[in-house]
Amino acid sequence: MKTRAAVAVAAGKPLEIMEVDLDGPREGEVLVEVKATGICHTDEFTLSGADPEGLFPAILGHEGAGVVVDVGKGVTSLKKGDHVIPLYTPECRQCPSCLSRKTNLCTAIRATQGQGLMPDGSSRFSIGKDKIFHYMGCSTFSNFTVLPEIALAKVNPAAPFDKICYIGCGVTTGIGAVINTAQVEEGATAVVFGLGGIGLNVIQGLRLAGADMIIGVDLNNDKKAWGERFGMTHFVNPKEIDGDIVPYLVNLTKRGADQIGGADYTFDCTGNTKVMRQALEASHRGWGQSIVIGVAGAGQEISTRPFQLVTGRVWKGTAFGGARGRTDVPKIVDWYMDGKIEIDPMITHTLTLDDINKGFDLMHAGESIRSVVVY
Ligand code: NAD
Ligand code: AHE
Ligand code: ZN
Repeated sequence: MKTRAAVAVAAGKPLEIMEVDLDGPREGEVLVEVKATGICHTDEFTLSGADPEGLFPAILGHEGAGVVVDVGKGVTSLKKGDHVIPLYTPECRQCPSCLSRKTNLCTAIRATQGQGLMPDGSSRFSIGKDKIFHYMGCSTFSNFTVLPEIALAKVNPAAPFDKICYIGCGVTTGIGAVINTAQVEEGATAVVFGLGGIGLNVIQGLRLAGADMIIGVDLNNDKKAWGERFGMTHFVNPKEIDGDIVPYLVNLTKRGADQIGGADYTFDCTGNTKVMRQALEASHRGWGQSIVIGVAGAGQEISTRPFQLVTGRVWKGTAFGGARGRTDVPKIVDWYMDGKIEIDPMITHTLTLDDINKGFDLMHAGESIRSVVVY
């Protein structure tokens, strides 16, 4: 069949809207009509050329929602008409990682996914004889796409596609980082670095977990009102304080008799390795946990004095907020439908596929929280 898609033809070039060929679903695969897709900073990261796994030409996009149109042989858990959210972190429930119960990082198809291919080692997308790569196993910047059955969460059919697509990455990553990865407790203190599409969801997760002090850090003063909207109690712009941000935050979080300071939990939502260090060092001596969410480019490394870890701070990372997609994503959709979490205000821009490059421009200008393309 033919489908319209935004194709990443080369690193650093705008996406090109064109008609591409899409082969039908093979064994264990599902054809999905994508109804809406968010634009995440990670799409920008890969398009920029900074992603060591970046392949071109590819169809990017990993934050979608849509409807099952057809299923391949052997598919049992989904049928035509089901509403689904694609999962860049699948959940096979059979691989050693899934069975370990220690991680959400299913390994069933990770190798081929990283090569831009379906699990059988081929691509369903092409233009004539030329192959186009899949992206993160999702390729939601195409109106129709094919995914493995294990990479689709079946969700409430009453939920609006143009909002729940955000659960396909940003919402789940931010809230999951708080609930699954950090396991923040009531009354905790927290610092969130970077108040974009992920950081605001971390803030929303911290409010849900009952954190007392929620400090947001961003270079953009417009983010103060955004953070407050979702539960932030203090805002810091590193450019507007005297001296280093770490002692500033340690001082701000001083509580109790010992007056040591440092937050119980800190979160990097910037992808900047210097910020990751600041986040670790602004966590509390003895028990502070710093969660790395941001994705950094090829060749970049994090560093700190080992003393920071010797004295009890813990550096942790999280992908997709530690969520097991087929199990957890339908629950998060229900939380949204029940009013337990907010999504609508964070979707600041709705675009057509033809205008998808504007979504990247808005992100670069710091003017959007989430842009969503509606097909
Ligand atoms: P975004 O562009 O919407 O937001 C980034 C925010 O960080 C902006 O508000 C920006 O002003 C702020 N910022 C930039 N540099 C800063 C600095 N030095 N100090 C303080 N604030 C700074 O991006 P997003 O969609 O929220 O994504 C954030 C990061 O999370 C990206 O690196 C993205 O690739 C990554 N991400 C990771 C996962 C995961 O599973 N680990 C999932 C989604 C996104
Ligand atoms: N390809 C990059 C890694 C990018 C990365 O870490 N991706 C996150 C999701 S970001 C979503 O917006 C992730 O899921 N990581 C786990 C995994 O298996 O990729 C690189 O550096 O190579
Ligand atoms: Zn993402």
